[in-house]
Amino acid sequence: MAGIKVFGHAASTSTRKVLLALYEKNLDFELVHVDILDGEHKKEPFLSRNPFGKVPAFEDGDLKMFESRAITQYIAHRYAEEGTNLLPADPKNTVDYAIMANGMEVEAHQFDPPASKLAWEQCIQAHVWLDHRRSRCCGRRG
Ligand SMILES: N[C@@H](CCC(=O)N[C@@H](CS)C(=O)NCC(=O)O)C(=O)O
Repeated sequence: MAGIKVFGHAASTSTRKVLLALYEKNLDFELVHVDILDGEHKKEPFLSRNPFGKVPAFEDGDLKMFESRAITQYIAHRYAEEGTNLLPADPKNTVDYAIMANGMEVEAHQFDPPASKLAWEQCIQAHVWLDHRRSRCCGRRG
């Protein structure tokens, strides 16, 4: 299927940022599962999509990107007319853009580092990763 593809993992907070933007915009997309628990993101072909070996990666037609915040900004601008508006109402209002940029920096540098650690320890490591290891030990793939 051509169009928008997100290469990621449903439990990944960075993947979810992109999915949230796509849902807000009511866009059709395909989520291509990358098995990060098996290290698929550290090998080709995924490394050709993101040389840093992190999910998500993204494709929209000929455009290929990685870095969730860059992707969500692309979605907000490229699909400005669809779904929920994710940009300041007046594109010429530099004060509104400055306030938005300030909030984005706070999210990236103040909120995300501790929130990601908590999500990893309390959710992913505690449930997803342990379930994965248990299912492998028992010879099942969940
Ligand atoms: N700055 C990147 C961070 C991506 C990131 O850290 N992704 C995590 C999942 S939320 C990942 O791939 N972790 C696996 C690993 O680092 O091996 C972004 O926003 O896309």
